[in-house]
Amino acid sequence: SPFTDLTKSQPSPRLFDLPPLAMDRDGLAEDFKRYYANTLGRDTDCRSAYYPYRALSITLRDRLMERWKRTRHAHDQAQCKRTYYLSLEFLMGRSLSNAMLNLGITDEVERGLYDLGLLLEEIASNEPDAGLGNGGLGRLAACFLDSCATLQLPVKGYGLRYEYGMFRQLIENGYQIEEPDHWMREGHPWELERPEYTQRVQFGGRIEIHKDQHGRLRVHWVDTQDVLAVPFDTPIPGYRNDTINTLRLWKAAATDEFDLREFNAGSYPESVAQKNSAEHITMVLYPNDANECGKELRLRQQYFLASASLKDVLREWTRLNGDDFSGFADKNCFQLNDTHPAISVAELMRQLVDDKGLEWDEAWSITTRTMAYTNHTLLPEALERWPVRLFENLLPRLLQIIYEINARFLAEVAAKWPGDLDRKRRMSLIEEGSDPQVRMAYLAIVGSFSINGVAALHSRLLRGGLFRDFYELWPARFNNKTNGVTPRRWLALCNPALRELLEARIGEGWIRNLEQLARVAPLADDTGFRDRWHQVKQANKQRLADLVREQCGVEFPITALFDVQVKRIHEYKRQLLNLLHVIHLYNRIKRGDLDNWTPRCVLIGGKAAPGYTMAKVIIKLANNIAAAINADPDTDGRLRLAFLPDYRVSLMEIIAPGADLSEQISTAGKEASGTGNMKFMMNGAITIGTYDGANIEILEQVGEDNFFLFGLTAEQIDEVRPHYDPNRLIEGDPDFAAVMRLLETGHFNQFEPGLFDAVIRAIRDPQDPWMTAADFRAYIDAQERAAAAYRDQPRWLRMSILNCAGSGPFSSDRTISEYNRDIWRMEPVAPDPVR
Ligand code: B1H
Repeated sequence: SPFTDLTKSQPSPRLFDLPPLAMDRDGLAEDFKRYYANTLGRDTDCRSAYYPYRALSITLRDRLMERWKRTRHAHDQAQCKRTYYLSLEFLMGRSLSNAMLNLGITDEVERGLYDLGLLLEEIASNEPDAGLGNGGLGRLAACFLDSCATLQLPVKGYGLRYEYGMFRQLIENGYQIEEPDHWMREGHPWELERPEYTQRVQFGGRIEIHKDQHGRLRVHWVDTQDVLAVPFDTPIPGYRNDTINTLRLWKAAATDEFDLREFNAGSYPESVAQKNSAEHITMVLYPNDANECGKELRLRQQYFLASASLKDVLREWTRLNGDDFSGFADKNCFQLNDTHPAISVAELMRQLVDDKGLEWDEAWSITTRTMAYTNHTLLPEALERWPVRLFENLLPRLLQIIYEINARFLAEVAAKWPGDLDRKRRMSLIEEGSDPQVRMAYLAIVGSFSINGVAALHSRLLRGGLFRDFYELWPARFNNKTNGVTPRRWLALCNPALRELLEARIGEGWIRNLEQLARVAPLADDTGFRDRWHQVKQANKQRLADLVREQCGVEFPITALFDVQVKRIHEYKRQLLNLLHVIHLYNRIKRGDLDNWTPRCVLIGGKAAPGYTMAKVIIKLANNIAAAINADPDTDGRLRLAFLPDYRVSLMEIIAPGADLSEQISTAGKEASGTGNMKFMMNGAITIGTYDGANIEILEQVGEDNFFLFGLTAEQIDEVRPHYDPNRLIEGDPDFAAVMRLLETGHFNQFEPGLFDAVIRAIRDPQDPWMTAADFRAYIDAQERAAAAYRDQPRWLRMSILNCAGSGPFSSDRTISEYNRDIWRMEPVAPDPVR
């Protein structure tokens, strides 16, 4: 390969002797002009808004590059411990504004472009989102990378470079339509290809056992179909600290080896075309949020990520330490983002034992001191299991290793609980049956020294329920790390007006240390400050209203209460409960129950997994209700509903600052944490929510006066479930009965009979797992409390300020400090500053 052949001449150190690049208005504008005219070759006739984005991204990339190199050198020099965040998803969104913010040159760039007659905001809006994730889990990974760089922790992200990210959602006649998201069609200026670090990943084949020269038995995995993994690196800038960490994404590429049999049989084109199947591995992100899909290609993706990333780390280790792995566990840690990369446990064993020649016990000791696992869900439908027969064909050596891990593990279980066969069956990594399955969560637990949930309640439920047997065996391995979000993107970047107001009153220390937001709490009673706060919120609501008008054709007057629910569409998140409330408000309008009315604009957005029929019906229902009520003149000035298509990171940057009320209404015990709830709170929205996930911790921060709490607790849900009787609740509550009547008489599907039968049946079903009807009355009452609070504007503004002031603990900097303190145990490393 031309990339691995070394140059014959030794390049002089002078090759890297470059002066620091200009960070001022004129210097930035000079570079921009040169890239625009010379590199991109654009002329006066070019009116495309895309090329200014390209030229600006290269200008910024140069500034990142010189700092990136210094960070890598600093890490090498320090010979520090490192952590690798393994994730099938990194939902990065846009990079340009983030790079400017973190480099600290937003104003200089804006002025430099202004001199050239260009508007920064317009240029930045040309960047497509990097949508390489489904929702919360993928965005959490992105926020974590930002915090690691800001805290100068040597953490590298490893993921897959999907050609197609999360699908684009269109709404046609109220239905969701999926379109492929070819997000890199015009190129992706933020990545750097590194073919010199290509790895080779094996699939299929069979196992041979040979004696080595010392007479030791060695396993060989042979006749495999290999796929190349080519790394692409993206710079992750820390906040104004000259640190640039790395996100390394693997692209699958075919090897240049031909299937010789086919080739010799004369089918040369067929043989070359075979290469395609290898390259399909990183073609597309699976769009199944919180749902297991069980497809072979998905297992290929998981193993591809695990194998390539571990080889990358081991190669670097061997380069510096040779074959001595005794210090490996002290210098390396792998954080598994859910079970998606859990095959890493078996793959690290395989590489250490088969490739590096370590004894099993030594390899196991290393593995169980380097792997850490984060669980993100209790939903049984999301728990990954892979059929043993699939493993047998695709990853035969990995299956052998899993069996060996399981045998030794079950011996440990038997030693602790002699004769308890049921416990062994429950805890086995293999679920027996007609089609035996590998339980990936159990593989992750057995192979990890740390197992954490993502909010206090979630971690408690893991210990007491799903992982109870394991908690009894290894209590010290279990811990909680409540999620957080980065205050750079989710406050400083997305809400510039609020940033300025905060800066004027409490400085800018909060951007690094969000606890400082508590300093605005006393200002909640300052009428001057409240007025300024109100002005900022109204301006942000106008931005959101403009978006809703453009995207949905619905007018949102900014004097109304903006009531927002944006997240993946899932029954447990209960968008349906929200819609029942909207129908209830509509009924009130129609019957003239208008005393003390609070005008309200309800916004719902989110994608349904393409195969999730019920979620798609809920989208259609939202659109039909919106069409019916928005067209009724009686609702004018009182009620609006809009469904916003294609919800994604860059839209949330407009939505969160413009929201008044944040809907977090999942069935208690089902939402592991939630992170949208934190973004809304940070931007001064007030939560209406159940006692679930991180809502509970938000409530603890702001108190019941500043949070609209409603509904059954997780414990009550379990108590009520056996005698849950939704039909009695409906008949016993005239408001609820009226809502159901409107639905059941087909008011929202006049020309589409039967369309919503499944939804109606689910609400009336005593077996409804999400128990929507159980919380109806409490929800309606909480909404009425919210409406009353909004009518008292000074009170509402006070609540809004106190929510922002209390959001300090929900910075991902806090979360990452805890991961580092309890799990990773690394020292920060500072690079030499530029200049
Ligand atoms: C969360 C997922 C998830 N939990 C399977 N689980 C996936 C499961 O493609 N898949 O197969 C994708 C995603 N995502 C979310 O994680 C939780 O529902 C949220 O409550 C939580 O805030 C978030 C981050 O921890």
